[in-house]
Amino acid sequence: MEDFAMQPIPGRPSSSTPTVDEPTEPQGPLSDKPDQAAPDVITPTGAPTGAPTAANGQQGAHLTTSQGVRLRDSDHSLKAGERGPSLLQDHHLREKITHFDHERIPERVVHARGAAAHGVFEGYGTADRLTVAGFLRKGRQTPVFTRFSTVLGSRGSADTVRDTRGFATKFYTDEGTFDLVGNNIPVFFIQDGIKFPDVIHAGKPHPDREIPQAQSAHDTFWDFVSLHTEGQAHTMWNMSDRGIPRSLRMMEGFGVHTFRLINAEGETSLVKFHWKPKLGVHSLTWEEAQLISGMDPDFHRRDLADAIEAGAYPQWELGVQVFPDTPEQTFEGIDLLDPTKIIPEELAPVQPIGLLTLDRNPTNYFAETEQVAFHPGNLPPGIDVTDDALLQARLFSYIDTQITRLGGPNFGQIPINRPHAPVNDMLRDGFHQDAVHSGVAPYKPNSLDGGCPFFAGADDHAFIDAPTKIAAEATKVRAQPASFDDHFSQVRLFWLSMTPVEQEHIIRSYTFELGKVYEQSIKERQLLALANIDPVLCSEVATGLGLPAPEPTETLTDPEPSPALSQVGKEWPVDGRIVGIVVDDDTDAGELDDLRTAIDEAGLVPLVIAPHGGNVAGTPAQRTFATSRSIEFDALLLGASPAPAPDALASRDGKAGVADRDDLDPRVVLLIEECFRQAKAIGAWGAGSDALAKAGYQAGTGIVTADSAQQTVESVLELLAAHRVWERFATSVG
Ligand code: HDD
Repeated sequence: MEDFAMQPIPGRPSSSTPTVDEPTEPQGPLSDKPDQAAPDVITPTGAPTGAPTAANGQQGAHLTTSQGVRLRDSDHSLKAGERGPSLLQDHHLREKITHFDHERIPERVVHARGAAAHGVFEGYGTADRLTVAGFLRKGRQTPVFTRFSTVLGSRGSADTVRDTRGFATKFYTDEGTFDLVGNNIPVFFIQDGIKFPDVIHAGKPHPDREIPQAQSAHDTFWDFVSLHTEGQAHTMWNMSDRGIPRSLRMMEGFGVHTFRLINAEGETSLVKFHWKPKLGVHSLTWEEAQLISGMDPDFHRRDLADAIEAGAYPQWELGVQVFPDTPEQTFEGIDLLDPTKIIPEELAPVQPIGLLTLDRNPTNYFAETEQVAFHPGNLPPGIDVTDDALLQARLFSYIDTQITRLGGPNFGQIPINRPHAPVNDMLRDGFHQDAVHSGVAPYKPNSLDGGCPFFAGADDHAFIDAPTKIAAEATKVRAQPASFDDHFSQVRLFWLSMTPVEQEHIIRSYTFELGKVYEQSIKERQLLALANIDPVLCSEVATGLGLPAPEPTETLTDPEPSPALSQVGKEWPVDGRIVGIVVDDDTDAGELDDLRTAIDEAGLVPLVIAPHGGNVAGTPAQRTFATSRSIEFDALLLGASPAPAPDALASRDGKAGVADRDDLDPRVVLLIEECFRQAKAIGAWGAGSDALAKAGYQAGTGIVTADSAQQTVESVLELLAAHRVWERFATSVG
């Protein structure tokens, strides 16, 4: 088609022609993004449909209607005269407004708030003896899309609330899609999916005022978990530092349920899936999490996207704990069908079977992150479900919810949901049918479409249901095994596996959350649950609440702690960590440049914080004292001792003088204080050492001073490997 030039409209007086800016010269269409090249729409016979296969949102350089008609104006509605009413015939106006009116779809009923990335999964080949799943073969690369989420909050809620995180991965394998729809916590609130609506109703905001948003610190949540004590295990994980991850890149993931693998000989084994982050498992402090909710509610989402954009691709190893598929389906006495229980890694080590790398941000949030639809029943040949009653209910729920959320049964045809394996199903029609199916016989057997499609056997990669035995004399009952009644021994195991500093955080979380509960009886009932977990935990929380600590009603067990559950006392790669550097115009430019280079070369991100924007000490300031807060970085380096701005405080009347502090910009004092309180490593050189002294701090645990910036950064990097200066936290236990 030829380009049109802007022409005067014939017969129209120029005075009534709306003033429209001349269009800019067409620059050519936007280049295709790799993720817009969705797999082909496949017909039942496998023949091409003739329909465009790419899912490009934009083609060509000109603005068009949805029908491809080019437009010359999108800013003025068609009116009867310049001051007249708008005309019903303005198709473009109606199309634009109508589409806008329908831009939103219902958010997910749970896990509404999420962030996602594309990537690749590479099999190690170590699972070959366990499963025929082809994507686990050595060196086999499979495209993936991973969506992380919080559970309770709405789509616009803050990232760093105390909550479980979803960790859902779609593997586009050539044998069909595999969705591993897990969480960052290996146990679940309930043992049977029939209670899922109940636990979610209890966790969501109260129905009368719709508060609090994205919080478990309220009456209905604690009412539920204190009455359904099977929820105590998951709740303890939530109250631990796992409930407030430092980054989505620094979380473990778990398939939670036990799954069944089938190998080429038809032998089965039971497994639990684990994702192990290369960067280790790290958390925020509760004060940081709360500050971030106000200062940067998109903290986790931004961190993930920034890291990928910077080339610091997050990686996780997929691993399995493997158990024999015995009729009892237990391991070391632990029921493998009870999703509120773990098998400690010390009893069954996690064996790595592949590597996930997230290396590409989505192009369009709605098209990809919002419209992606996972389903725990999307399984390739070689992986099957077990009879876990929680999983069984999920197998129903996930398709069902998409029908409302994505507007019909054809959501599998949305580009992000399309399998990369050829699709040749007998599903037809329905809302938003995008495929142009040919043939006349979508049924089997048929004699009209040449019998097509055909069934496959195991040799052609068909999914074969594992022929598992069901108890021969099973009676129809609404009941569960007696082992499911043990609600406390594993919670105690988790508690005993924590270091004192982690236990202290848990005590404070319970005290905070229960402190927000109004009903006395709920607090008392939850204290009773804590008494059945541990007397110290119970009495510390009771003291915080000003209530008596009850006596346990269960006999306390004596489980062997599982050190693998603790996040403290290990060393991890520091890649992608952020180092704040306070400088001013007096900081030595050469030294600052060397420092930034050293940080960058170590794989970390320097963040220069200065009194003003623009260039400072030869470097562009990335933050000013007005825009920076400690939550943004993992360690602080001080290379300056800036005086307060002249107008920082017009009058100091009423303020008890802390003479030296008053000589330092109060925002720098706040940065130092917060970093100290959050047990972050702090380093200072040159004038920065004066700043430290003025703020009232000296070299000591986790605080280093040195003559040169280079020496300072080396010490701080060493400290960062432990994530925090743990010794700095006070503990009342242990
Ligand atoms: Fe679920 C979404 C994880 C139990 C019903 N779930 C959802 C997501 C994750 C999980 C990560 C978000 C997926 C995404 O990013 O789109 N859910 C879990 C885990 C569970 C679990 C690890 C227990 C081990 N879920 C569970 C039960 C039910 C559901 C027992 C219902 C009986 N879950 C849903 C849902 C959602 C969902 C209502 C909401 C949006 C969606 O499915 O696509 O169907």
